[in-house]
Amino acid sequence: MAEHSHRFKALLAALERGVVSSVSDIAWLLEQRDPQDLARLFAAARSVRQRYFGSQVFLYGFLYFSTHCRNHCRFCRYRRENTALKRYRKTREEILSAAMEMAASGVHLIDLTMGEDLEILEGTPSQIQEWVSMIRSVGKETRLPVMISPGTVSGELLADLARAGVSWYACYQETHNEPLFDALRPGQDYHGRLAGKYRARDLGLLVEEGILTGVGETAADVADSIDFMRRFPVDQARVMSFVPHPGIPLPRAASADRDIERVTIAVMRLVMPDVLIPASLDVDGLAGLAARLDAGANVVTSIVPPGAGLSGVAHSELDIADAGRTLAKVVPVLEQCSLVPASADDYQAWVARRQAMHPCSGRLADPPAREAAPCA
Ligand code: SAM
Ligand code: MD0
Ligand code: SF4
Repeated sequence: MAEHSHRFKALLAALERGVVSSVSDIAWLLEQRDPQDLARLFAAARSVRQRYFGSQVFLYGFLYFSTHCRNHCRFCRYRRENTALKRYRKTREEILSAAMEMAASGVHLIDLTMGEDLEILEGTPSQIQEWVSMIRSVGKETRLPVMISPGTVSGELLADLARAGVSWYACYQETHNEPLFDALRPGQDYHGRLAGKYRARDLGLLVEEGILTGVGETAADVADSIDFMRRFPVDQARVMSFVPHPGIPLPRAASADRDIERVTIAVMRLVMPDVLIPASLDVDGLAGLAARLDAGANVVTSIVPPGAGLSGVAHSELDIADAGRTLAKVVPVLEQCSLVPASADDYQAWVARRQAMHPCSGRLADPPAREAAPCA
């Protein structure tokens, strides 16, 4: 017992000093559940967050503009087989109007997300250019950084998006255990999905990576994912608990308890102190926000305006219609956690600093020749 406690405290102290831990130490930390240890872990994560970000939190508007998808992901209700779902594809005008509404409400970024919609991805060159131009307009008109979450797309399309001024590419591997990936995302290419992230970074985009918990992963798998994220290094690191839905094949796992997500947030904060870590409203809604912030998250994602006919992904309706995913509801929760919303300028300065940090970014005029080339 004393030995256990000694190891726990020593590991936390080393992480707080910035000492790099081994993957097996990370896995061990992820397995701890003693309430006193968890309280210490979350306090350490908050203190590291304070050192790197002060009390400021960034706020992301979420705009899921097409829910059509060619894929069969076993955890996602937007999988192609789910015919029980009413799908939508928003027009340029609808997208711009929802983006402007969110910008006016005070979000710091617009996350443009879609299923892998073949009408968009396999459109004619001029249709694709129209779509890229819509994305450019969202950035220009809102004057906010734009994140694009389109799934796995071609290197050419990523380059077009980078030229259109997009700042971020979000694409979640879910796990870095390849057989588990194959089970979760059947028919998709593990290495192709990874390659897009290297390509995006080489184009000067910031990259968000993400993992899912409650999908059959082990603590060692999560530790491997965290190790991948720190070595990449990603700019934003996400973990979300799997949210089951009727009509999707993946059953609710015994391990979908939220401690795993919170402990993963805290360990990610300690291992990658300077990256952005989301507290998503898309898993447990507003009621789950404080617990994620208390674990060391510093971005609130999945802010969705009511009345625009927009959905979430994991928990597609929770808190949207009753305006629970708006700044009016989120900011008081920040205050309860002794946090404040950052200014738009502070967020843009962070993005610019982070882009400047990547040694191989800004190669827009000269994209790398090899599709999967990591930064040389
Ligand atoms: N279609 C694109 C893709 O898959 O990359 C963009 C959509 S992205 C926002 C979808 C992400 O939401 C997935 O990568 C997964 O991490 C998460 N997700 C989907 N269904 C979920 C569920 N039922 N529970 C928790 N997270 C889920
Ligand atoms: C969120 N539901 O922000 C969204 C989504 C996609 N980039 C993000 C998972 O939590
Ligand atoms: Fe499609 Fe993305 Fe859902 Fe997979 S996670 S089914 S790619 S929307």
